[in-house]
Amino acid sequence: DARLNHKFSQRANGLKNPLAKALLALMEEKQTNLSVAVDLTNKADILALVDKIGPFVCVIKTHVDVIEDFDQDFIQQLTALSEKHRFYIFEDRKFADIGNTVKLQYSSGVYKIASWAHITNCHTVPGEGIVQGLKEVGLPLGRGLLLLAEMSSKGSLATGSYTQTTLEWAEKHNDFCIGFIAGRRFPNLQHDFITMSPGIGLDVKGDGLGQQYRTPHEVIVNCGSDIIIVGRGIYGAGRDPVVEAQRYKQAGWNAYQERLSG
Ligand code: S5P
Repeated sequence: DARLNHKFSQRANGLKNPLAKALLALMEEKQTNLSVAVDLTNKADILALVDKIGPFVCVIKTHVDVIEDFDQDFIQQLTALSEKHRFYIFEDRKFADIGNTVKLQYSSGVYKIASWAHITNCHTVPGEGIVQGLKEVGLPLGRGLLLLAEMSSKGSLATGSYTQTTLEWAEKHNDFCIGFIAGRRFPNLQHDFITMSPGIGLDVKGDGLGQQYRTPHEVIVNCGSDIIIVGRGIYGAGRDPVVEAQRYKQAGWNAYQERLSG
């Protein structure tokens, strides 16, 4: 796949979704392919962390349903930080229901995800209708969707024909699908997509609950992924998040540079 050796800024031209183009351009400009998974449970902690690490990331990934004191003010502040530091917000909602239900879950309720999250994601277990339903809400708002083609956790069932069919739906809906959550780039696709890989760690191999970690070099150079998603490796116990964010940013960017030259 020749696109593996193309710069993010070059690849931006080949993607259909405007948000995907903007994300790739931002990555090249900020020189970062690091996304941080901010899995903390209160507003103040999350906002303080994001303000510190914002300069080093292209995407901040949230799980807003774990925030104890979630409110609209949190969204306003997070949005302000995304403009201040220039990153995109990815709500890792992992939708998994029929099209009609996910439309409601995406647009309504307490979180109103579509109104503020640039990117969200879904499982493909319900069938193609999940992509169609989310697209009806998200496309007019300029949002982008990632399909969970694989998972980083031990024993994941997202393999083989499940993964293959997921790729087909992304191709078919490449106006809204910007890419995949997966551990590797998928070869022989007609369109270009952004691959985002969670399960990234420089120091440990797992977490005792099935999470499996690989290094930025392994996923980006050996497996052709584009963006590393790092959570506890950055803010876990005893870590200095600014030091770690810079360390992962450098590891991710070096790996990307190595791939370009290889
Ligand atoms: O397959 C997956 C998909 C996702 S989005 N495996 C994952 O770990 N994730 C998410 O990435 C997970 O929900 C968490 O927010 C993050 C990994 O966090 P870490 O602390 O293990 O780095």
